[in-house]
Amino acid sequence: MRLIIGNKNYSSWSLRPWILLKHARIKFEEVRIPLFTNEGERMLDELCPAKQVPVLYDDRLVLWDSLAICEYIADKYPAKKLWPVDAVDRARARAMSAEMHSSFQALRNNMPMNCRREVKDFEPDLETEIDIDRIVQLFEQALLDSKGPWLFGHYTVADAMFAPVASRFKTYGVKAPHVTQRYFDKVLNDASMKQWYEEASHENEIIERAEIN
Ligand SMILES: N[C@@H](CCC(=O)N[C@@H](CS)C(=O)NCC(=O)O)C(=O)O
Repeated sequence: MRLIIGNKNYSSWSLRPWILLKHARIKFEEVRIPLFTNEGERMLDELCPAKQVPVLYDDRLVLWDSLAICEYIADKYPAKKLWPVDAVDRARARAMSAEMHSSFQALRNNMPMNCRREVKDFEPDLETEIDIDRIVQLFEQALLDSKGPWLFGHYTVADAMFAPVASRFKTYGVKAPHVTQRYFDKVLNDASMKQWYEEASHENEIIERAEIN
């Protein structure tokens, strides 16, 4: 299996399937594309059907979307239980993952993932506040129901889909209520996340549009 990803510092969509594979201890080869460079454009043309990352190659399958990749990994390795076992929890985890995939545009635009940065005195606008509040509401509900430590007890696709959110709250110094903050601390101190951060810290490309003030 080969996963094509973008810059670790910036590419939140790449982090999702990457961290799911790491958590599931599934071996894969990784190819990094430096986005918004000439070399990156050439690699996107060659490797990515939708000219975006992530893309998963597995035998004759070429899969070009982060959530579809996570779904495929969960299907291919049922013993890893990458969705909750309980049907009601599984439905909720799918709804949360789908909401992450399709919503939170203000948060994405105004709080782009940037693992290397700590932005001081960030003041979210109203739309971003609404996204932040909705995310906290989702986390508090899932964590109070499951009792943690992950959103649905054990690690699932939902945790992978929301991993970049923990990074964003940290970068922009957004405060979260206790239960959510404890979850973010777990996400950020997780060995796979630390590896991602470590590798991001060695990258030297700057993507201007992702550098807020
Ligand atoms: N819906 C896609 C979104 C992927 C996406 O937006 N990827 C960004 C990087 S995080 C990208 O490839 N940008 C490069 C470009 O648009 O040229 C997914 O979930 O996989």
